[in-house]
Amino acid sequence: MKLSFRWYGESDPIPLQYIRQIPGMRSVVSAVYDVKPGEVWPEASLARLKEQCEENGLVFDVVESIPVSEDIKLGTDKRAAHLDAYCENIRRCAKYGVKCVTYNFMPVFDWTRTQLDRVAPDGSTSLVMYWDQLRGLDPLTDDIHLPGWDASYTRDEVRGLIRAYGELGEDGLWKNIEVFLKKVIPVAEECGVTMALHPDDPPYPIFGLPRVVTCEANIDRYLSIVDSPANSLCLCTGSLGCTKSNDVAAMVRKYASMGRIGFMHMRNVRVLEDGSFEESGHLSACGDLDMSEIVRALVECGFDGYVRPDHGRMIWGETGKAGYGLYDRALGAAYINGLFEAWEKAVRRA
Ligand SMILES: [Mn+2]
Repeated sequence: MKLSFRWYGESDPIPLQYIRQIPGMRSVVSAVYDVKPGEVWPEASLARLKEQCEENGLVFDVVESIPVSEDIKLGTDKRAAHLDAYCENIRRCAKYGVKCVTYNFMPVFDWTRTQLDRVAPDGSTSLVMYWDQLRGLDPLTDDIHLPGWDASYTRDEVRGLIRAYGELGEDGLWKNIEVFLKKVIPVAEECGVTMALHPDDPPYPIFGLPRVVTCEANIDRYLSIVDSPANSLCLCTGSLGCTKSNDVAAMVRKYASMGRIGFMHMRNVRVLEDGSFEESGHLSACGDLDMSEIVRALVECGFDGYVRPDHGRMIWGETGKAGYGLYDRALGAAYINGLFEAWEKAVRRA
């Protein structure tokens, strides 16, 4: 596996010099964050990212993410132009050494949480979603500001989008996924890039918006639309794991054995009785996922893609972007390294 770490570019308070000091660290996961979805990324920005990483002994070869515009997801009259820009971005990324591009197909809202700094008994803080904070809220009638929501939309724009997705429904979303994949995957194949689909987070509909990248049956359907290794997964354990109906270790084994995991997001999560969830430390004992079994599945299937510690808690007084501090993600990386070393040795001995 190739160990990686997400970095938000020059505005990220964590310097690349610190990231390189994490044992085994190889790749930087980043993106051009100042260009709107549907537009083309300047080559100079990609060249700068590549250069900064190389100056620090790291490789810039994973992009997270090239966002899929709402026009592509909804199939509006701007779709064709946005798809052309999307393909051009893949070509440009490949030109600067990128091998894997992450993206998601979630309507309007990316991940959903109700609080970003919930204090655990040990004094650390993490992201949580509590149903008692969400239930009863209706974005069509209430002025909702959930953490992490795109603040660039006005309230009326959000309402317009929610109505449009309501009309589109799941069947319409699947049709637009097909249009996207049939256009984009051949370009990725040509460029030697693996497209890595991130599952919906959490993996069920929120506020009546259709969400389909949620479970094994739907992921099977997604991968079969274009049956190519370039049409792969960014398998996020914490996203799929926030519903107990997903057996994450079994899903990892299945898709790794098919050669359809390009990128692993590794973190743990605790699911509460009412379906609420709390992001936890990476260790298996801290949440509901058996991280050792997940790594075992990867090693036994010969996985050689990218892995990164996903969200960490805030610990040791660190402040910054929720989920993206240095300390707990570095602990997560060290733990993931340990699991891989142990399972690789066990498999070699067997
Ligand atoms: Mn993730």
